[in-house]
Amino acid sequence: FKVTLVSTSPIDGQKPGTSGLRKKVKVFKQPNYLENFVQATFNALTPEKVKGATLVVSGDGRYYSKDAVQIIIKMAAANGVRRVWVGKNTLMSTPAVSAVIRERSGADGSKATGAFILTASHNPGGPTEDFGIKYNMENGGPAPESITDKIYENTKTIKEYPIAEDLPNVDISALGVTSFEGPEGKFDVEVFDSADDYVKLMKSIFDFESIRKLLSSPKFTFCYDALHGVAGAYAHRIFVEELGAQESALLNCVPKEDFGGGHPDPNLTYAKELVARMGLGKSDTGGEPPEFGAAADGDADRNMILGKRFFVTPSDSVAIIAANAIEAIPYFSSGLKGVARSMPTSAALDVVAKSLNLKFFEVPTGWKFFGNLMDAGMCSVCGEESFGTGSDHIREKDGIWAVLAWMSILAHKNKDSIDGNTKLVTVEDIVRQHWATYGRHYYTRYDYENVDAGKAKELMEHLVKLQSSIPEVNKIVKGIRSDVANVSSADEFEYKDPVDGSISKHQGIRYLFEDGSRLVFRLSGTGSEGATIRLYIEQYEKDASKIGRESQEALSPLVDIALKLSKMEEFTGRSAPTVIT
Ligand code: VG1
Ligand code: CO
Repeated sequence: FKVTLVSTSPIDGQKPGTSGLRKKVKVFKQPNYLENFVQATFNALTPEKVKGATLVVSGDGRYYSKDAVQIIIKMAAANGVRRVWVGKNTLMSTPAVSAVIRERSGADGSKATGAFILTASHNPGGPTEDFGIKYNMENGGPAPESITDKIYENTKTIKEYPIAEDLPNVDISALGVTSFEGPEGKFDVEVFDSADDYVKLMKSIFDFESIRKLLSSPKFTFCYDALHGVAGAYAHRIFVEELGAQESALLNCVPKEDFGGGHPDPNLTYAKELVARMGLGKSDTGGEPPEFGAAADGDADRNMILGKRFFVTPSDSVAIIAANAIEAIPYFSSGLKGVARSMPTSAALDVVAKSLNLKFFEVPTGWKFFGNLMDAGMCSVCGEESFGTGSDHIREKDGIWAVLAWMSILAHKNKDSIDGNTKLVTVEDIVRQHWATYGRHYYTRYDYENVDAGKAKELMEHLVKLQSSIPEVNKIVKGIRSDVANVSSADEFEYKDPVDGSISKHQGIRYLFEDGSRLVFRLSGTGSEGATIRLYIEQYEKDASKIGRESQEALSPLVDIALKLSKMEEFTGRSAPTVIT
């Protein structure tokens, strides 16, 4: 192939958010839009690192991925990349990409040094919906802010990019290696099935035999909903072939470019079918719900964990996994190096860390901050309130890992009873037992999606301004409800990375109450249109007689305060959130 230099000019708005660049497909289809961002990334990585490199290019298979893969292959070739690894039909979950970077060796011993992940994660897909791209580094984790800032700067000055225009499209539906000859030598594209690498990794972490035994028991029933995301490409292999689950346990496990028209976000609002099957929806499907249910998002890094007629909040989930990991999961049997959560995630994990005497870290939202801690050997298990849970086996959150972690805990708690006549220890039993031991963190998140960006900014500025006088805040708070604790402090969360000393500012507005309750306000960094305001509300209850309440009811005084303090309706014109989780 030949290399052509194409002249281009900067395009506005290519700043990567919490997890890469996410925009409507029609924005990505504009001339040079994708090309500019890809070249800005190559330039940020520096030509020396790009030349001769092995890169992974794949994603959740959403609409436009097939075109994007071919463009990136041609640009990689022209930039002197030595080989590109592509998942069959562009499919590779975000955690599998991370695993492939860290674990896979090519036939000649080559290792990948990074990846373009093509996904907009939990955002809908299709011609009128979202596409996205992000770059992951050699450790398998998302590029740190120092790199994403550089990428953004490069998009503002880009003038040209090289591309191998005459390189024929590679058939990404067929496994195997295609080799080309360019001005600088050989260039290979290898198409493979990443499920092999991923399954191997999962088997090295969990005791598949004990999970298989759990799944074979008539007492234990299971349902997994991939919401037509890329998790479907792994679910059959792992749950059915390896672990012996019934075919009928899999819902929406065929990956689709538009996620079947749905919103591939595993929560109580969008995972409707699973929610109904688990006996949690308004329209119960009838019949006895399964004992355990789980769902994934588009790129399979998120998870929702459900018991029969029971929802596990993600903040509780990570705390429960941490509390049981050493006993229930072979990978952790020699102990946990530490645990971490994102700032808005509830303090349930903090209580476990304290009680088990574990190192603990609170980082800004987004997985990139966990990676440094893990690389430094300071963190084993971490999670976010946004249905993300994971460990240092890779550098991304991992939806299927979380399901296997819960299955391991269930298998462990039931190891003596699974064959006999004793009652199954259920998901709900495990959670209630956890609350009884550690106390309960009532938790909810209100999302106001696609509000006017200017108004959202004003609301945030209003909240920051209020923080200058705590007595004034307390006067307002007491005027709304007299039955809540005093606000003891308020700030904007700032994080200093304990490993590299880098500082991240403006990571969310916090109001902290004397009894441990918290209100947090943030603007989303993953949307593609307008602004999304996230409001996180949390209250800690140690009194065992008060841990069984409905969470929306328990939190209603704090919700009231949050809405009035922020003047939510006044700024946004919304009387109710778009989604409550
Ligand atoms: C959201 C979540 C955050 C998560 C991020 C990426 O970000 O709140 O916790 O890490 O999505 O997840 P934001 O900025 O919109 O609040 V995923 O599965 O979209 O890669
Ligand atoms: Co995701």
